Amino acid sequence: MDYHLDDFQQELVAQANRIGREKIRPVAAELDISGEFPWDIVKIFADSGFYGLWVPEEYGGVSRGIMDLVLVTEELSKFCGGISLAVAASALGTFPIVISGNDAQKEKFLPMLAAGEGLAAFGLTEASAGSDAGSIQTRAEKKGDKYILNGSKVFITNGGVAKVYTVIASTDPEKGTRGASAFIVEDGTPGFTFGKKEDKMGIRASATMELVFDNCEIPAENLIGREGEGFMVAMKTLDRSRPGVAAQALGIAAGALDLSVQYASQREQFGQSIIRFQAIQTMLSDMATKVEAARAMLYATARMIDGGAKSYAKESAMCKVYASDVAMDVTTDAVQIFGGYGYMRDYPVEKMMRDAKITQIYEGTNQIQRMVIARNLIKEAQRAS
Ligand code: COS
Repeated sequence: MDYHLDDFQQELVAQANRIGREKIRPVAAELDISGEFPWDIVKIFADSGFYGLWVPEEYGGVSRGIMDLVLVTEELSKFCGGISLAVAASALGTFPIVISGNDAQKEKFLPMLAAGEGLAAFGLTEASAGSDAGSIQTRAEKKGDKYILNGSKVFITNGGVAKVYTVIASTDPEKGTRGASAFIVEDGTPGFTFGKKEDKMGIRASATMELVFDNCEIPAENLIGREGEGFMVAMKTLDRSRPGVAAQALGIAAGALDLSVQYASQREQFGQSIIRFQAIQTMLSDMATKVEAARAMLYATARMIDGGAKSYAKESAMCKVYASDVAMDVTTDAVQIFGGYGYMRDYPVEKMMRDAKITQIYEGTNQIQRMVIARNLIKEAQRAS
């Protein structure tokens, strides 16, 4: 399908494709085993200007919206859904500053993040606060011109490798979601350390670590927005970042589809390539149709956001749900088409299936996304009546 990408976007996709073919594909399987963070590839992403894609021009970026981020994430994810996260998760960690930060915070942090001199990470999830993000226990108490943070955050993408962490903590536990506040915490701040490094099923080249705050003192000027606005900052951030997860899922699915067509064309059984069999053709057709439907919804959502829509929580959730479910279906079918070889680590599709699974879980499980969609449907119906 022709999505009429402009010249900048076509070049961006071509650049991401080149990096994918030349730099990511040769090391993806190795990093999947070692779980090593791909610093040399991050340097290439930085040199390619990827980290400026969501930062406004006045702070050193080239941001024109999230469509560009979506395109790059999709393309990189065709080659490795873990390595591409070094881009997408930094966007997630930077969004709270872009969306709700003040001028001083933007001036201090965004140019460095846009240049890729440091990565960002987003700290919301806790051991007992996953889907129920409003029940976070990490505390931030104001003392003079400082906030003292105590608690921990788990499963943090880019944890341990980021320089800047946007962290949601409770300044007033009695107020629940209205008592949460958002903060910027810099790597190296005394009292801020890292806990467990997670050993994951997939996206293994992505760093996932626990953040630990033990009487961690941060300057009061690192509060994003006002006290009590943290939950809202988190929700607005997720509304903007979920299309990025959809893009990652779409890229993994599209990559698995490409490999399946190639494999089915070469693999011979019963004296002919298996792509000649209707059973395989039906699978490939369904896979391709789902991939294209996911892409169409994702691009439409990204363009809606970039077009200045005021509310897009529903559409963001929809494209995340759909693309991630498609990624799981398509990668599972890819393994099936590869047959016994697909199940083996010598071939890339079992990794894609493992990488796809997380896209149904993080940045809000697909069950939570469906809840967000339903709540919006109810609101819309009430407004219409
Ligand atoms: N944009 C702006 N404000 C929003 C919002 C959005 N998308 N979604 C909710 N809010 C506001 C609500 O309007 C409400 O405001 P008031 O207190 O002024 O009424 C407040 O936030 C609380 O919302 P709600 O009552 O819907 O909160 P719930 O506790 O029911 O939780 C869900 C809402 C489940 C949607 C939220 O907890 C969530 O997104 N969970 C998943 C978390 C997640 O994605 N984690 C992944 C880790 S981060 S990578």
